[in-house]
Amino acid sequence: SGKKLRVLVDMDGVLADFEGGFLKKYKARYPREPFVELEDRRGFWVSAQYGRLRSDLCEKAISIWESKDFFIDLEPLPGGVEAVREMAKMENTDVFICTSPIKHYKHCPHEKYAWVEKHLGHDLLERVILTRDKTLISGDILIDDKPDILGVEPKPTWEHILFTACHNKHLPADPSQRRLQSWWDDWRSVLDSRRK
Ligand code: UMP
Repeated sequence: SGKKLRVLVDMDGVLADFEGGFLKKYKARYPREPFVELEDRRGFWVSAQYGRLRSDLCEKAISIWESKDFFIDLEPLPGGVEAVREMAKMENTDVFICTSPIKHYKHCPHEKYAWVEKHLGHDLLERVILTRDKTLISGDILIDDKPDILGVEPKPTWEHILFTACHNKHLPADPSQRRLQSWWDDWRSVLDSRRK
């Protein structure tokens, strides 16, 4: 009963394997350069950690996701596509894909739409939100692997559910921030807990 639950689902690190896709293409393009194993990733910004490894590696990292076919080639993360398809079928739920494009706009926005069409189907294109500021988007839940989601709106309507990723799994437990460990975790109960 009541209003439909509005769920915002992030793309990179939640539906699409940004970290795995990055490391694979970085190693292929820069086979002699040092890299960070996924187990050793710390902090949301890949470029910052590569820059700490050696200052010139920051721009080498950025060159990977600015390249054509980076975003369209990302593999789906296990269970994510199935979860979104199931949410989309729930009559008491409105699901949206809410993702921040990089500012190098030549390929990324196009490929994000193409990825949704390829893996989730043409109908889900209706539910794509590209924004650099997720605090402006109203919803009940935002499932996102970025620990700090900030923007111009100080009081976003959504509850941020932190989706576990290689870069955030070592963060100290924060009782005020609920998590989904993966798509095998109980996302249905998280949704139900926010229903009115
Ligand atoms: N991104 C960077 N630098 C990094 C890591 C990621 O620019 O070091 C990009 C990739 C995504 C965006 O397009 O940031 C993150 O988007 P969200 O997952 O927050 O939607």
